[in-house]
Amino acid sequence: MRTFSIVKPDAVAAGHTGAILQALEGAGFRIAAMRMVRMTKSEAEGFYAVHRERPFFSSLTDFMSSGPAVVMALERDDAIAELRRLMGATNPADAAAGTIRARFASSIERNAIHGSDAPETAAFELGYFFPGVELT
Ligand code: 3AN
Repeated sequence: MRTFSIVKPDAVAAGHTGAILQALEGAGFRIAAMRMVRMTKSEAEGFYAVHRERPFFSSLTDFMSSGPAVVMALERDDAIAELRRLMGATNPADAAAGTIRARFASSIERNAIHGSDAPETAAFELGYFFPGVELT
């Protein structure tokens, strides 16, 4: 089973991409597809469309379009739940020790990594960045 993940611009800028990929592979995820992207503001708005009514939407899409990010299709059993567990809580202050957000996130917004939260969002998000690609 597959999920979708992003190493967010804060983590790429801080030089944490390699450590995050190592944590993902070390936890049994296979990288099925991967690309570095610099999202436009409108691409970030489309990606986060489910959050458009939230007060942090404008700030979030500014941040996500502020620099390069790494988008990935990840594969393992129970991929969605296992990635959410490895990521830790949205707010790094609440993230369990050893999780990616506890290690690398600096705030609830600049929180290092994204992971799909359900099968429907994983399907949308994978298709948003890897349209028509036969993931190997
Ligand atoms: P998660 O990334 O853990 O699934 P969501 O889906 O609630 O969390 O939020 C999506 C993104 O929006 C988060 N990764 C974070 O960057 C940002 N975000 C969430 N809550 C807040 C908040 N209260 N203030 C600022 N940014 C937030």
